[in-house]
Amino acid sequence: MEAALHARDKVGVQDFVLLEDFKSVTAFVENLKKRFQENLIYTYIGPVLISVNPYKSINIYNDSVIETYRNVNFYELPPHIYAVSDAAYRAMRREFHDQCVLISGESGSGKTEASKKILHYIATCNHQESNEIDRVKDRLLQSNPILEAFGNAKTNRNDNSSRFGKYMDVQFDFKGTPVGGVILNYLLEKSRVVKQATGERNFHIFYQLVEGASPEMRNALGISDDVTKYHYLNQGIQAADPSTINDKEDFATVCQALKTCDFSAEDQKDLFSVVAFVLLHGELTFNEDKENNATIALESLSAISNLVECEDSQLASALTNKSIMAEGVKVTSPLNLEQASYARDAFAKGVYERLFGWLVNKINRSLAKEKQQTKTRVLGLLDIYGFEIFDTNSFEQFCINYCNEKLQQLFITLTLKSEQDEYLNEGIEWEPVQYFNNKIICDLVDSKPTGIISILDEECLRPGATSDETFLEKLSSRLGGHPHFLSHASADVADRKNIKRHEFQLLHYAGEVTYSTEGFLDKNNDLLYRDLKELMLSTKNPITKQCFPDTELKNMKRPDTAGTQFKISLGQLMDILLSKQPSYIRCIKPNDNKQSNVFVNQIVRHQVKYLGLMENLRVRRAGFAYRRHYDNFLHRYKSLCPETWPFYKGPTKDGVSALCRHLQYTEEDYKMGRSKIFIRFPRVLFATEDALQLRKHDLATEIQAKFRGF
Ligand code: AD9
Ligand code: MG
Repeated sequence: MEAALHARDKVGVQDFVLLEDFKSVTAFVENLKKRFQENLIYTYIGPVLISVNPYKSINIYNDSVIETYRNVNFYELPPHIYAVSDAAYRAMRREFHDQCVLISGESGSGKTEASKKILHYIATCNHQESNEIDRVKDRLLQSNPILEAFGNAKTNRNDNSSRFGKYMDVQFDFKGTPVGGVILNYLLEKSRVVKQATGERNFHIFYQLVEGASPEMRNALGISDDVTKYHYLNQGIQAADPSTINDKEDFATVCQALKTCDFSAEDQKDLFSVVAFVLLHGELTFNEDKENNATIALESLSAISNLVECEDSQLASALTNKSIMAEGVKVTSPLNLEQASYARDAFAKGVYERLFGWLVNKINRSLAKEKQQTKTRVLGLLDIYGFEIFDTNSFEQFCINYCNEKLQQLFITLTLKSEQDEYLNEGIEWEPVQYFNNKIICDLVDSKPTGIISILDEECLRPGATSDETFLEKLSSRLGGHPHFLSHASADVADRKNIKRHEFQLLHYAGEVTYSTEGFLDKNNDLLYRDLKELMLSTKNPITKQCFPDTELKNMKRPDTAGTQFKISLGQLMDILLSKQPSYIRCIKPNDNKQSNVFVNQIVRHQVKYLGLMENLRVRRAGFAYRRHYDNFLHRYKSLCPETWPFYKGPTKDGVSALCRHLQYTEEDYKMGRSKIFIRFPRVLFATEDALQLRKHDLATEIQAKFRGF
């Protein structure tokens, strides 16, 4: 018994519900730290998995570990992401209920890695062997390197930061074999295509192409092999790339993955031509003529226009003019220097964003299940950008943090709701727990017509002189009194020094973030001049042609703003997630410097707080710390009671009752639900576990004694 207790002391508790001091953040962080130091990066709060990023490879993700976790009850093995994957997979098969795994945590905490581990686990779930199944699995796995190349980038927080949101449904046939998949993508941070902060990079694919393409390919695309030469690639990088990135090797991996996902040689050529087309726009500069109109500074545009096969003259004209339709008549006016540079960058961003959309569609076609089966079940994986606080936060961080706010809201609704449902279903009385509900912040951002997105849209659509400043004025006057909003104008004198005139601050569930309104209107408007759209429609490159359909030009209705589109697609995502049974993985990063073996209490403590883990634990502990299905409980502890050991034949519930009587549980210690036993205090379970260890020891000694007796 002492040995068992000692072990627990060293490695901490593997489920926080067993923590004696469950109200103390310090004890919580201490437990994570103890485990982290032993390379035990996973810990549970009941069914929720907490994962601390080790920033080093730990040998816990191989096939033999997968087999250890397969078909084993959740609590019987140490916490692991495979246990969560297996539990979700088995629940899907057993209860015919669609599942989703929601992974959250701040940038660099390990969400994308976690989602890959789950996908890997799922791909090993096999109930029939066939070439077709193998092909589906390959494509599911290989879609990752492609999307990461085009949608991830090095940021100051993470060398492989997801700059788009991703939801992936894996579809299974009735036997539980993966047969297809669908990917939904959310708001790519396209501003990165033309501008990167110090220390950061553009999307990986640009560097991969420049570094990794063969000389023939580079020649055909008209690009050099030197990334530092390109304006769109060299703004943020001061020195060599971090050692964690090998663009050349990664390019080979991406090309192989494209092949697996049905991209023909022709598709690849078209795809990389568009990437080069975007890249070369960064090299385009303008001169000014006598009338202050912009003219292209390059002698010839053919190197660029050839990539998508359009007319040089039309490209030049589209980059230096702007046309609008006024009462059915097209009116064209020249752009000045500043406007032309702006249009060029907007164009590069727009083409890249649409290229990304095309890529996702194309991958989805290759993941589509070949045989239309009537009934499939799905397991969804959500891996979205984490909460971000930078030195300067703009419209992109506003959207990303709003998204995290919505996910937190979902987490609150679902964990508390499911907890309540469980007590209700099992017929057990329960006292609800108070918790902070971040709905107030979601409403501040997205309610109509008083939320920030509505006010932003109003300013974008209002005729007359609107600007980022008028937007901020409106925000201050309408939201000045809101407890989660602050701006220079609405702040007390004492707070004013922390917020500049062009900024506003939101008190997010995860902490305060100050946003600069610079560029908000522009990014929300997200307009691309008609001339550039017409140009793209005329290209012979099938990708650019598809990305700019003529229906868009014919449609006179103004498209939704970027903010509203994002709000709508997040709303749809919430509906998808609400219709499924969720599992949660909450990722934590141990330090801000991507270092292994370094655990900074303060940094972890902050995340524990804002992820709502303490509340989660309190709710879990408020009623009953532990619960088990009768058969699982009996199976584990039956050796402790003469009535159930070595054989027991009656109903499992009666067996559990006998066991509890024998173990002298008091009335207060536990309750019997319809299908589960609920244990109120961790000490009761501890004592039972310790008794089991002793019993095993005794049994082993008995057996040895028997053998010696022979
Ligand atoms: V972001 O919001 O997309 O910026 P993520 O996705 O949360 O972020 P990511 O999964 O990309 O973070 O992890 C960051 C880095 O941490 C990885 O590139 C790995 O180097 C490292 N990492 C994360 N999880 C593990 C792990 N389980 N084992 C080893 C890990 N290293
Ligand atoms: Mg990520």
